Amino acid sequence: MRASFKGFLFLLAALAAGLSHAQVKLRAWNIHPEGYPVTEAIKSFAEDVGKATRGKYQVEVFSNATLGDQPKAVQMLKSGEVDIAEFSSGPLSDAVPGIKVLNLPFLFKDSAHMFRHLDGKLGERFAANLKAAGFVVVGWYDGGARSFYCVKPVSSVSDLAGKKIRVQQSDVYIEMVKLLNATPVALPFKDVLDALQQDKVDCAENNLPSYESTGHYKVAKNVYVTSHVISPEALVVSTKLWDKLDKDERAAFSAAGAKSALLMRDLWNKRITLALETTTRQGAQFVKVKDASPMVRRMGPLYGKYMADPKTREELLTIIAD
Ligand code: GTR
Repeated sequence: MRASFKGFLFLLAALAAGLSHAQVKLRAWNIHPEGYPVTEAIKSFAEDVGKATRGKYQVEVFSNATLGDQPKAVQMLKSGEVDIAEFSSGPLSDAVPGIKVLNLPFLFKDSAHMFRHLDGKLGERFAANLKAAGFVVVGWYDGGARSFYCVKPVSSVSDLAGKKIRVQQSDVYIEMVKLLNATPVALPFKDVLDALQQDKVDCAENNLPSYESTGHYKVAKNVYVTSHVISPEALVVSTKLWDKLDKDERAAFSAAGAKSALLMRDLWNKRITLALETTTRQGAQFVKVKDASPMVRRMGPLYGKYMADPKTREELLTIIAD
């Protein structure tokens, strides 16, 4: 064999070996800091995807919303600039109106009730709505129970009236705050601490782990425990990426997503206990709502709106009935 021909064969073999190990780099968007249950769960997803695809898919996790705020990330995922993301249903639902009902106040009793539905038939329906809009759900995460917290003491629904309350960039949340006769101020998550410090808002609302991780508890020490929204979150893959995956790869992504969701829910429950301890120790005051019914009644128009819509009525009735 002539030397140059041998060289050519060698080159071909090297190319083929290179191709079979071709790596695909993927970007995962995350709003939370290191150590947070969501962050840890996405990292475990990334690791499992890497292992199951023998290193083909390398997921890099961009935490702390470094790639942009949530509404921007929703668009980035749709356009394919980001491949994977973990979203709260609030901002996500503005891009997928079919899941708006998931944000309704006082809909789910607790996380167990929410997951009974999300892990079942209804979850599949919401996932189908999301897929049609460009988001493939690979895991339902826990956004926990959200409550209001304010710089000044609050011990009744009427104390919230007239207050400027930070909300997520999401229609249902804006509407909810208006129905409490308060003023909604939609702000990105990372801007809330400054807004509380600079009196741009009087209150915000969130779950305990976020109340703690953001440091909001240092300024808004008065928590009015309303648990007004039990909030679903989802780990999603863009349909742009999904369409490129073969059958086995899709199965690998789905299995890694399902496993990460279970991990997340477990870490979440531990984090709630920890956040309660930390914030209480640092002086946060918790006032539990005695009777939520006046607040529930105020939400009537929101429920009326989604009951009137034949596209969402059935889902709403299913959740309320069980
Ligand atoms: C957190 C949630 C984030 C974000 C944030 C907010 O609880 O995990 O995705 O939605 O609330 O209020 O902006």
